[in-house]
Amino acid sequence: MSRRYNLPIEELRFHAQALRSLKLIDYGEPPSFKGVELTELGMFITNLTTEDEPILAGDLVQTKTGVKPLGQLLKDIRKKVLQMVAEAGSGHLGASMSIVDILAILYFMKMKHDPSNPDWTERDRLILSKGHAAPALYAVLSEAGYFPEEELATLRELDSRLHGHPDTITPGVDVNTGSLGQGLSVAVGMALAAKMDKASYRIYVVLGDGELNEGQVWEAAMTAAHHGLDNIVVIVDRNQYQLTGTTEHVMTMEPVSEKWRAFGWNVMNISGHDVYAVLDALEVCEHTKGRPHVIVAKTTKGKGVSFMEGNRFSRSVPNASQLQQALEELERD
Ligand SMILES: Cc1ncc(C[n+]2csc(CCOP(=O)(O)OP(=O)(O)O)c2C)c(N)n1
Repeated sequence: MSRRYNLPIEELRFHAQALRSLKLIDYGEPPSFKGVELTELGMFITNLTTEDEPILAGDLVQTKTGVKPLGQLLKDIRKKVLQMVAEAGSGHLGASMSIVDILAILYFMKMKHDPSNPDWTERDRLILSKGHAAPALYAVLSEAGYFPEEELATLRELDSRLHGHPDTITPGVDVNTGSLGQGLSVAVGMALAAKMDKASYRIYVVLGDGELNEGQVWEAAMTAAHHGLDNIVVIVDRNQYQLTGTTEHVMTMEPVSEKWRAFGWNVMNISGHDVYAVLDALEVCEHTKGRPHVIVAKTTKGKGVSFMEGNRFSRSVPNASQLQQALEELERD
C-alpha cells in the first residue's frame, strides 16, 4: 500500500498508465523503461496546481520508551546527533543530519528487525556505506533499543563501542564501514546468500553521492543487476556536497539516475526528507521484481538547523553557544 495515497501500488501503476495515455507523463516502453518524466503538458499542469503536502509529523511510531509522534522522534534523533558530536569534539555532523529521516523511517517504519535479538537471522540488514555518518545510525539504534542512551556520550572514546565509523562491536551494526565505496559489494554478497538460502530479508544500503566517485560502487552495481538482486535497496543520499565542495565540482556526477538505470537498476527520485515519498518508494521496491532498486534521495546536508545547512558543518563541531542555538531551533520548529 502507498502510505501517502492510501491506495494499493497496483492501482497507482494503473493510474500511471492512464496519465501516460493523457500525455501528462512518459516512461518509455519495455524493455527500455526510463524514469517517469513529466511531459511538457504535465509540467504545465503541475505548475498550475503545485501545493505543499503536509508532513506526517503526527504519525505515531514505536520506540523503546513508548509511542512517539514521528516529528518528535526525528527532532530527538537530530538533537542526539548534535550532542554526541559536540561532546566528542569531532564527527561528521552535516552528513549525519542529512540521513536522519531516511534511517528513522527504515528502522521505525519499514525494516524487519528486533533490538532484543540483533543477530536474528531473518532481520533486514542495513549497511551504512557512508560510514562517517555513524552518529545518525547510533542515535537511531539507541532510540530503537539496541543499547542504552547514555552510551551515546561515549562516541569516539577509546574503549567505547561507538567508534567514529560503524563497527560490528555495536549492537545492531551489521557491517564495518568507513572506507567509502565498499558497502554495496558487501550487500551483493549478502543478497546472493539470501537468495541461495531462500530467505526473505532485504539489504538496505545508504551511499553518499560523493561516494559514487568510487569505481567499486559501479562494479557492485553491475554485479547486483546481473544477478537480479531485487532484495537490495540502495538509497543515495544526494545532498550534493562532499567534504571539500559540491559533488559536481569534485567530479561530474549527473545524470545520477541515468547511470543507475543504464546499469539495469529500478530507479526512483524523491526528496529524502519527505516521509511519504520515502515510504512509497520503499514500498515500490517490494513490488518490483527482478532488478535491484536505487532511491536517489535529494537531501540537505546539515538538515534541521538553519545555520548548519549546506556544507558549513561538514566536519566542524558546534561550540557551546552554537549547540544551544541549534537545540533551541530544533525545539521551536
Ligand atoms: C575510500 C575513502 N576515501 C576518502 C574518505 C574520506 N572521506 C570521508 S567523508 C568523505 C566525503 C564523502 O562525501 P559524500 O559521500 O558525498 O558524503 P556526505 O558527507 O556529503 O554526506 C570523504 C572523502 C573515506 N572515508 N574513504
